[in-house]
Amino acid sequence: MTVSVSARPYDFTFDPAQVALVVIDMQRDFIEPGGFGDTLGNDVSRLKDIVPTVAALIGLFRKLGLPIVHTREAHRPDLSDCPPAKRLRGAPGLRIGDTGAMGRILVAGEPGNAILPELAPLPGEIAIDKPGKGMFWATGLHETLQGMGITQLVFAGVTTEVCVQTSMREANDRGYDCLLIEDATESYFATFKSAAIEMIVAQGGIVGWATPLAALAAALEVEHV
Ligand code: TIU
Repeated sequence: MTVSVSARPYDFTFDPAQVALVVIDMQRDFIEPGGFGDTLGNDVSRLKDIVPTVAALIGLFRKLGLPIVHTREAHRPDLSDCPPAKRLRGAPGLRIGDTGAMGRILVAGEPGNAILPELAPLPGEIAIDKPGKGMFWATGLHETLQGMGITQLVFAGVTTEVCVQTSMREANDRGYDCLLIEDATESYFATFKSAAIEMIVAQGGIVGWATPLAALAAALEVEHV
């Protein structure tokens, strides 16, 4: 069985038996005040508007019994997986590992590092901590997906031009077809979101495809939640 979704730059065709949803870094550290995104000087309020759409997308995959991967950008408490180049970059209010309003910044297990409760992984879904921007660096995720026979990935999450785009590019180079759900991703910079999407779909889909959630739901012939 194949499903064809109206998308840019042309229809995205996938086999539901070989597809997984990837939700990138929908963590308090990026979406709530006092977390990593905030310490970098960003207006984090822009990101929360996509939460209902991401929840609907997750709900769609759950309803169809299709696999879901949730990622968290996270470092070990001893920061052994955080290169100094990352920790020392720029002049943030607090650095990775420092204690902020939601616990230690970008450290696994801290309250601020959790995925938003309304988007939390369910038992049986894959949840991974990733020390980099891309989801394959130092995670073993490629081997997990290969073991499941996954060849096509649907992407959502934050931020569009950093962890989402990096993960899509890593996935593209590993042979996955990648569809980005445009209204289920957001950036601290509106122009970066639109530019990232244009870069992804340009040149015949050099990185992948993009479409709104409604188009995916219509193709799957289910009610758009
Ligand atoms: N700063 C920024 O836009 N993003 C990140 O640091 N990580 C993710 O995108 N998750």
